[in-house]
Amino acid sequence: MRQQYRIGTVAALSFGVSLIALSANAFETSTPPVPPQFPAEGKITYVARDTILEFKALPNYSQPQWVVDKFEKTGKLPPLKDRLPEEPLVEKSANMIDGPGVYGDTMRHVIGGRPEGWNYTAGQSQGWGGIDIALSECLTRTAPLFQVDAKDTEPLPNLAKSWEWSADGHKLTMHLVKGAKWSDGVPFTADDVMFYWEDAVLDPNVSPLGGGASPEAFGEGTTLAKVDDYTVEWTFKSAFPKQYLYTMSYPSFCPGPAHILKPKHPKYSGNTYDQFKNAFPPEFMNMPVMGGWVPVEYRADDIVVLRRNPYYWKVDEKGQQLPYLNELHYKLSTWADRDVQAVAGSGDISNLEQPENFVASLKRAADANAPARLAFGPRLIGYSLQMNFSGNGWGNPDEREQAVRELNRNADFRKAVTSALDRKAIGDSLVKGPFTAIYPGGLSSGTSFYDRASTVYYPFDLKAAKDGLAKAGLKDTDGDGIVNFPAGTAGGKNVEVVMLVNNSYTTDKSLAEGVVGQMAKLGIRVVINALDSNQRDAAHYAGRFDWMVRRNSTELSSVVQNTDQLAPVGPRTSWNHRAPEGKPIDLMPFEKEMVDLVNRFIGTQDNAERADLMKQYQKIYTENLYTIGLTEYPGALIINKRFSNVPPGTPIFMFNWAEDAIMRERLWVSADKQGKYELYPEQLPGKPGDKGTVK
Ligand code: BQZ
Ligand code: CA
Repeated sequence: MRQQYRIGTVAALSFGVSLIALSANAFETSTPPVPPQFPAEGKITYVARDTILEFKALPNYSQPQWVVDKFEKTGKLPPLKDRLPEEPLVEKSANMIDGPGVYGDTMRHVIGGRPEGWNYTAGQSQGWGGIDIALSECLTRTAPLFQVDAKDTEPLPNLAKSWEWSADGHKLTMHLVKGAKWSDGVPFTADDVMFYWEDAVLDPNVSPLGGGASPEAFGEGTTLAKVDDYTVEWTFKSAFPKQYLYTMSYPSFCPGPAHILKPKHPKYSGNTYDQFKNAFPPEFMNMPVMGGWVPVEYRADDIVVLRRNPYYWKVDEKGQQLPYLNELHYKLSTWADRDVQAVAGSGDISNLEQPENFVASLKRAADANAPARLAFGPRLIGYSLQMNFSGNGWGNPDEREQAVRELNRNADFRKAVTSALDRKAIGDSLVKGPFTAIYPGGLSSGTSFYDRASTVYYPFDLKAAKDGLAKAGLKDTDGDGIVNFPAGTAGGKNVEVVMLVNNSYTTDKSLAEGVVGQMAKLGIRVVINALDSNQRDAAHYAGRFDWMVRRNSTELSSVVQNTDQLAPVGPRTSWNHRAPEGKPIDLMPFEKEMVDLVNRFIGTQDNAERADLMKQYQKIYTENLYTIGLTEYPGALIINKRFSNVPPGTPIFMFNWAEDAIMRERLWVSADKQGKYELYPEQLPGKPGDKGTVK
């Protein structure tokens, strides 16, 4: 029986965070205060990597009876065994806490994003909240590894069913699942992989969704070649860079349907890159996917409905084709509403990640007959203030923006900013209680690579901060409380910083307001530029920001996922320092050290050495303030009680989000508990571009 987190426990838990009193001289540092104890719940049962899934031919296969009766017997679909690979991906019962399931029902997501279109390959968002995760299958899969010891494991096979390294470790031969098909019946082959690599990753005019899939994400100078229809071969400069197997998972290597995309790509058509990116608007239904469900209906600002993919290439050990759930809903609302609907039971799943909703959600879920379970995981959600470090033109800065970038590159300025932040007040402004912790920046305290002793913390000290601004050459020359640029720089005007913020989250806006207020006391005017997710991401990747309040992504909560994003190892791998088109990246000395440490981390499999490299990395990162941490806290998974096979203790965010980690394709609802939520019962996706479903 899941231990319910009682509101009383929250009140009872004391969270005396005693800040070590520090002498007043400028920029004393210390290790960060010990964060308040927070008992993560739902203990994870650790398992061996090979107990989760394997590729294997089974003696026979089955599917929902209505698919047989209405689609196979009427000739609308070929027989199941012709729709499956020779060796399907088999999800093993040993890893199914409630065992193989039964067909039926729906999972109702609520999301705060909005679909731009279905061209994930060209960087279009489908609205987040697990929708792109459901549609896009990637070479490897890492999210379910939260239950495997991170030190002795590697990514799970997925579209790549197996791989082997050459003796010298510079070549990796990857065998693709053989005989799998897109949801429109067209075979999946190495041509899909090569199109993604050559015409998305390598093409500088195309940046796949998630902002991280640049060539250097897979190592400087790495190449990929097709060997045959089901084999590709990687060639790396370094030996045995096994780290890149993580980068071959979501979101960085999830190929799209080449037979649909290639004809629209500028290299093969008269299209512009914009026309290519927008060739599949949200209204274009039945976009072929490798995922378990296909978009069959889109109603703007209302809902996206997906129906099961009859060609899905994964089965359970009984040979039942997955998924068990026939339908997915994505109600187009707000992220805050997702929490409300999940605890109320009108939605089915949420990552409780906005502390403003913690207490109300806890109260509702604590009720004995609450429709949903709520369980907190480790402290892995973090927010950082990111400064644009580009001094040579990323984002085409004007004079003021350029002057701010020069300040961002000034260590005294960064130390002044971080010392002016009262992180205790910032955390408390989100939620009282033992949830938030003072977070100096860098690796999340919840990751196994975290080492507090290697973490440099600049405690709140407004006096030292003001001295630091003076040291950085900033004085309030016109006495209005805001320091001025030096004469001759940006007209000697007040220092104004434009800070990019994700308008879709209460928490992002709360933190931004906190920064504005605290910077005003320091003497810097911060102006908020709040944009919705899609516009925010576009501005971010284009370098159109001075500062940004940004929720951390997986490289800081797992280290081994998207490791390339830990430092500017390439011109487009860092979140806050990229090169403008056609120019080199202008790294500062400490950044060069971080790049070297990250490359050495990627190049070694020695666990002791990896741990040590991350300690060195953390020290350089936090001492030089690569980004400025704001706060960190645990997230909670809220999921409706009717679903079986939810792995206990699933973290909402580690190698990826919970929508991936819980492996939705194997969730099921016992017949007696199935809701009447299916909108298109006993119907399947139609042809690419057709409206709706087929009966
Ligand atoms: C989870 C996630 C699944 C993106 C997005 C959104 C985008 C970012 C980030 C999270 C949402 C939910 O996060 O907040 O709980 O469901 O979708 O993808 O914040 O704006 O660009 O990185 O994952
Ligand atoms: Ca002034």
